[in-house]
Amino acid sequence: MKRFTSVHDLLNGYGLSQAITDALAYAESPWKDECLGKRKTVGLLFMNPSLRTRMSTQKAASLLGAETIVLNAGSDSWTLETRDGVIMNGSTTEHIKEAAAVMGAYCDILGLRTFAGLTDRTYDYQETVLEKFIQHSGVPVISLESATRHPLQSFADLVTIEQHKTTQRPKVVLSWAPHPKALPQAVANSFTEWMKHADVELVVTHPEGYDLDPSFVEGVHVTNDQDAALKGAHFVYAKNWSAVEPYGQILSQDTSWTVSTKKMALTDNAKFMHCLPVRRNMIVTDEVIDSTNSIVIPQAANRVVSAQTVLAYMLKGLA
Ligand code: AN0
Ligand code: CP
Repeated sequence: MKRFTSVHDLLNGYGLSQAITDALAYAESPWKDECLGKRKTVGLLFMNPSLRTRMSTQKAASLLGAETIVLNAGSDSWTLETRDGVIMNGSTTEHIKEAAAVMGAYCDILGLRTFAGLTDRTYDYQETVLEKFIQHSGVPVISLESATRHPLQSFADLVTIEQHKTTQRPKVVLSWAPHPKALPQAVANSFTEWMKHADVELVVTHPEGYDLDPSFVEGVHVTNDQDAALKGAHFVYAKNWSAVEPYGQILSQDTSWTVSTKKMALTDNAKFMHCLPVRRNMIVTDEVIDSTNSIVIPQAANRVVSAQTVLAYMLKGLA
């Protein structure tokens, strides 16, 4: 596998059910491929903050016997320019073209985190920065959350649902929830894209105006009635995102959308999920996230197995 930027990279290769099987095997026996990455180096470049992605991907590489080098652009490396053709007389010091090529010379596999800028929808939705990085790095690249997707997160989410489901085809509800800052649509887009290919009944719910990009929700059951969506749910996945139109704007911070005990009572004893980091008592009440139905910690723990599976596929491709 040469790139992992969306579910399609698995669908076109190993396939989703094989990937779930392999991820569950790593969850069971984390060290089973401890020599696969021997003498290989994984470089991770973060243009935005991270706790889980950074630690879980490093941990995953270590379980496969690979070395990792982590760089935070702008703090422990140079500030990067991503636009072509600009006169670099401002705050950026190095172009992503050279940075990617140099990292590719040092590393066998690279990961990049580059969030949506939320000012130019076309620039973000064309995945301009990620594609440039792939083009110039010369090695396999993993998205560590790009402008429109967070595939390692969605893969971990799918594995978590597999582990916790009690019916063959669970009802999974992705619900918008309020947040004080404008956040990307990446997690919601990506979760929707992966769930479309999973054996689940997916419902997406959000207030009016928060419609996701049509390319992600085409064919998906979407409703503005959160209570109706939650009825009979087996999994509630909460997430905030900013509007797609007008792009990157906050239209509402309506706390009636916060996932509370009253909301969870509408479900079929649903498990609560969130990718984290989460704003308590905005997205979800303390009572719900601290309840036994909350699976946010095992969900975050599964970030190791999703990263390990993807790294293993790439390492096998290098051999
Ligand atoms: C980011 C987002 O919503 O895309 C990262 C989530 C994994 N969240 C925040 O910036 C709070
Ligand atoms: N869920 C997730 O990607 O967390 P981080 O932003 O901390 O990596």
